[in-house]
Amino acid sequence: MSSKTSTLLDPSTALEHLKTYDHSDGLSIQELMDSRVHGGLTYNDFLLLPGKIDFPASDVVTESRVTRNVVLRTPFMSSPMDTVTEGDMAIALALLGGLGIIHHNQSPASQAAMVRAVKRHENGFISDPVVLSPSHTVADVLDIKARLGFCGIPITDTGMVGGKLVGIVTSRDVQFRNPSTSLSDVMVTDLVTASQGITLLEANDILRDSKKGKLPIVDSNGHLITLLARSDLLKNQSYPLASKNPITKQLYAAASVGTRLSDRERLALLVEAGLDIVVLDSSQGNSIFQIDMIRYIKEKYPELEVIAGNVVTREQAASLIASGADGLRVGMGSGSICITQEVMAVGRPQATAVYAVSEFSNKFGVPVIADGGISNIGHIVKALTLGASAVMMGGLLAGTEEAPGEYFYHEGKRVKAYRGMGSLEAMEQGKPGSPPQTKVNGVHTGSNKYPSPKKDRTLENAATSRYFSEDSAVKVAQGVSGDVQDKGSVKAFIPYLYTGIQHSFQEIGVMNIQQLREVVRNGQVRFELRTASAQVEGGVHGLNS
Ligand code: NAD
Ligand code: CPR
Repeated sequence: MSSKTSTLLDPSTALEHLKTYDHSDGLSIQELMDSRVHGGLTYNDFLLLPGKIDFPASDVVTESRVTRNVVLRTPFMSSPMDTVTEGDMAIALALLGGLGIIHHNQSPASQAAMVRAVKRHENGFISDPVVLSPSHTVADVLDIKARLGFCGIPITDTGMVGGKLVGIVTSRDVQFRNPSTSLSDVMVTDLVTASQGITLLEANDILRDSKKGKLPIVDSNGHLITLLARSDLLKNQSYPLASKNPITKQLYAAASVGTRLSDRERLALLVEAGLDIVVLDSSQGNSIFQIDMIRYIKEKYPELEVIAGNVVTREQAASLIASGADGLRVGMGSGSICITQEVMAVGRPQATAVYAVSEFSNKFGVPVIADGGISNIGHIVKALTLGASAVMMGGLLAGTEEAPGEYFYHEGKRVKAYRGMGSLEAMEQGKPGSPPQTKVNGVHTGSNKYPSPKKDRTLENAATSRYFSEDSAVKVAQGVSGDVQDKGSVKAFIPYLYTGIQHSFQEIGVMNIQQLREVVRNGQVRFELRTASAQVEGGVHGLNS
């Protein structure tokens, strides 16, 4: 015993000893990502080894440059999908420091109306209130109350925002009334309103003094602009992380387009509505169509930031960077609704794709957005560790209140529809003459709240031009449709993801994304591959229930 102890080292020299004689545990990022040795990796195939904690998690900041000229305070983006991002999602994510990309499987005019709603959003004002017309009935109000939980509804002559305000109905007005009664017979016409341009503070005072629940805001001609709800004022939060254009102080607006000639007309409308960032939406971005489109945009709209993609290789990235892309979207076949890798035989495991493209494009100052396959906080941290500047999420956000569509019950669970943009259903939605709202599993998924100036719902859509104007009538789906579970509001869910990242960064020992990049690059952050059984061990196991 005593002879053995004499060979033991002095504990106080442990750190010195580690530096001088021992190798660090685990692998460097370069060793981990050597695909000749390990093949392509997914987020689940590896872990980061813990570092040293010497600061509170709340000190972690997640500011990140997501295009050449746009910095966000949180690295969260939502996918341009018709079951994920319309106006509500784009506004909520921007308020929370992220960015929602408004999808283009809708008419250019309605997409532009959503962009406009984001740009015009003022915290506290409801920019897209539910509105009815005098010819709607009490039953319509009761239906809205049942579905959306409120029934203080402004009435305009057109039944839309922008129409002349003629009345308001509240729950008291419809109580005990025959459901078939027209709203013209029950609405209150003696209205307390405020004029466009009023501040939140002033509006608050009017609501308090008038003891009303809702305050319609009208323009000089009495046309409804927006609405203020007393209940919203009471819970009115401030959003210190909001994604705002530093010059105009308006929320950033982003939307997707395709690469057809008709997309140039669509883009013109979006730019007119105030678009800041455009995403060229394609599964395979390295095409002459996209290269031409980038060049066209850079020439015609030099102020517009262009996120190109999708790409998964350095070669694809080089092509788009050389054409002028301000950001790259990375991911092919990684999405939760995706069957691209099976059907097309092309794609790349997402962790390898994000690492390979980021490593290359970050040298040119072109940020990478890791798109698809994000199903938990750990995946987000891993994407950032591999060099991405932000993550794009579809399935993770599709079950939130702000995603388009209504909840329904499936096998006892409250769910929302979620589908791939190249799924048969999404393509079907784009057919000429198809109804304005998206339907999946018999349930409306699209919202109709953003009135387009021309009420253009003829759907000259992405999917239309992509698949139905082409000679071939044969459609090959690259995705599926289904449903995802209720996740509540993004206003609670995104802060949950944000706080999770702060704690994860603390475990790694880094205070921000720049520092993370630095210590990953210089080999201080170490990685471990996960065997199949290690993945089982890392999940919940051994519980009875
Ligand atoms: P796409 O518009 O890029 O391509 C559809 C077809 O149109 C392709 O054959 C393309 O070559 C052709 N095309 C595009 N521009 C053209 C032009 N100007 N002239 C002539 N032909 C042109 O769309 P996609 O790749 O099928 O993707 C559809 C949707 O599905 C997108 O929302 C995309 O994000 C999503 N998707 C994503 C993935 C992924 O792994 N990330 C995979 C499949 C689909
Ligand atoms: P998840 O976040 O659900 O894993 O993936 C969302 C991403 O999936 C989208 O941002 C998009 O890149 C991709 N995607 C959308 N529709 C798709 C189809 Cl039909 N097929 C393959 N990928 C798709």
